[in-house]
Order: sequence, then structure tokens, then C-alpha cells
Amino acid sequence: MTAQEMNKTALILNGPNLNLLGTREPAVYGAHTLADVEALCAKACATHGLTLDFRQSNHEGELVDWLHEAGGLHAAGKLAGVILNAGAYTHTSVALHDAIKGTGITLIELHISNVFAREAFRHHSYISPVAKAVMCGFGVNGYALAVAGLAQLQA
Ligand code: CA2
Repeated sequence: MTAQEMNKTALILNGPNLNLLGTREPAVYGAHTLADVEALCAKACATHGLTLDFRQSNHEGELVDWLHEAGGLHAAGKLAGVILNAGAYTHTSVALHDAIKGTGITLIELHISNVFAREAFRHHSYISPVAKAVMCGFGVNGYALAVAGLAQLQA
């Protein structure tokens, strides 16, 4: 088996509107695009010996399907963990909460902005109670920090 084949997967999931990163609201989310974030994650995963699977969807059900897929990878011993920026679904989605609960996956909830320094409706998360760790406010560099954190949780 090659080193690449032995690497576990870091599944990085991005929710609604994150495809617009770098095109609007740079004061909140910065100027980097989602493609830049993927490149940042690829570098971090290479550093930590993880295989990157990076995705974005504007559809709640597709995110649910991907979390089920993560559960299968976890059961097969192939998943390092999931880094989830669920976007606005963070604050609304019982479906994402239920999809994560009971899977046994290591999931890091991530936000680019400091959601606690923003509107009150962003202060509640349906993801946090079923996440291993939560991080926010580091800008897009938070993704690289989360990959490092995931690798550390594996070690
Ligand atoms: O800070 C984060 O990463 C958020 O998850 C981003 C979500 C927001 O609803 C959460 O409260 C916090 C919004 C993602 C939308 O991203 C855009 C980026 C650029 C331009 C427009 C939207």
C-alpha cells in the first residue's frame, strides 16, 4: 500500500453562499475566493498527510447526503474527520444536526467570521452540540488551522 492510499480523508464541506466568497462583503469574509480556500486546504492536508475532499453546496439535502457518506467512510476507517462550514444552515438546520448525531465522526464546526460578534441570530448553532470542536473568527486561515487540529485529534 502506498502512503497516499493509507492517508485518511479530511472532508471539508461548505454550505450556502460560500461559493460567493471573495465577490461580496470583503470586510466580513475577506477577499479570498473558495478556490483559494481549497488551495489553502490542499496545502494543509499535504502537510499533515491527509487526503482532501473539498465540496460546496447551496442545498441542505445535499449536505445531509454528504454527512451520511462521511458516516460510511468513518465506519470503513477511511475518514480523519469533517470540517463543516454550514453557512446560514448552522443557525437553522435540525436536519444537519440529526445527520451528524450518532455517526461517530469527528466533526469540526468552522466559521470564517466571529459569529458571536455579529447579529444575535448567528449566536445559536444547531451544529455545535454534535461537533467535537468549534472555531470561528480566524478568517479563511481558520480552514488551515482546522486541518491541523483534525490531524492532532488523529494523533
Ligand atoms: O462566518 C462564516 O463562515 C459563516 O458560516 C458564513 C455564513 C453565515 O451565514 C454564518 O453566520 C457565518 C454566510 C456565508 C455567505 O458567504 C458569503 C461570502 C461572500 C459573499 C456573500 C456571502
